[in-house]
Amino acid sequence: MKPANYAAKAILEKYTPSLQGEYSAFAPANIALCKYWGKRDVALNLPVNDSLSVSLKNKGTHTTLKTLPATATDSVILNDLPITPDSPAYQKIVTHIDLFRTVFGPQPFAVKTTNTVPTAAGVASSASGFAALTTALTGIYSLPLTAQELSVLARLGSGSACRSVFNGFVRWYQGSAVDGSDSYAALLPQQWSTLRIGLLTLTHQQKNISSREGMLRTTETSHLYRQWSVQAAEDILQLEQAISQQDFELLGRTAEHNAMSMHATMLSAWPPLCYWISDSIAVLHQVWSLRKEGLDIYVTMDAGPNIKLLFEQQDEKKIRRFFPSAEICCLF
Ligand code: 2P0
Repeated sequence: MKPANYAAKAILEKYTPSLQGEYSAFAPANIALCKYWGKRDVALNLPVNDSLSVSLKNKGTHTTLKTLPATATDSVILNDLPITPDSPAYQKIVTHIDLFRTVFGPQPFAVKTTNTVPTAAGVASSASGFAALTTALTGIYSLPLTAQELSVLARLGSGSACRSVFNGFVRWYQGSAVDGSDSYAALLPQQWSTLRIGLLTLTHQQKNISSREGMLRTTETSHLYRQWSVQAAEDILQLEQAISQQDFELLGRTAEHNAMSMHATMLSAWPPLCYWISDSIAVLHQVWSLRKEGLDIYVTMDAGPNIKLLFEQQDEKKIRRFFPSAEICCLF
């Protein structure tokens, strides 16, 4: 049995399932303010550092599961298109469902999953996708899982999915157990109604190096990476303070510094890893110059060239003027 199946079994075998005919679930996408970058265990998606995110409320993934007769094979419809068993997306979804079937026995499913998250804007749909799939599986088997158990199971599909089982500010505790049982996300109690994220799509091109591969290359070859977990630990504390005091300057500064530092570890990998395009750099300079002129705006970036603007409601009009193509998200 694979390590992920062992980890899932430890949770699922505590429960007696009662299979429903159909179940639908939604999970939001999330944007990390302190990033998950680097795994200490690749098979279990166990991170090197804690991370902290904010969810995109109603932007994410809707997933519906239906039971099929015992002789059927799994079917998957992704964004209204059927996908075939030889596609990587089909295999990842089926592998995740198998975590449950290893414990509860064979049962084919029809999966329909639709993203409302703007994937072209570089917002990871795997986080909301695996969080929605895990929630739907938990629902169709009628399992009264704790939020912590749900988060652990979602993490086995995609690391950042463990943060997408909640809406709001979320902290993923890296944990130290070898089986990953203490590596889960939890909701922070604070809300921040005036906080906004602007999604700025600079290119629709798919990245050719996955986060998984990028993390591996960085942890194996970057000397700067040794410093990463030290900074991430400090940034988490700063972000928690910023959130509890609603100190936007501290939140923005810490999130931007964290994102730039993550990209610095990538640049110092070998071969160098650079997700940015020239437009990304142009927007960074524009943001820095607007900030110098007094506008409270910060950025964060993930494993891609697109930019997420951080600002508050009071500056929304100005942001719309300077960045007319930005898709503005209310978070609370
Ligand atoms: C994050 N990223 O914290 C960071 C910042 C990308 C850059 O989580 O291999 O898709 O499935 O565990 O979760 C993207 O990584 O990677 C990610 P896997 P995942 O949002």
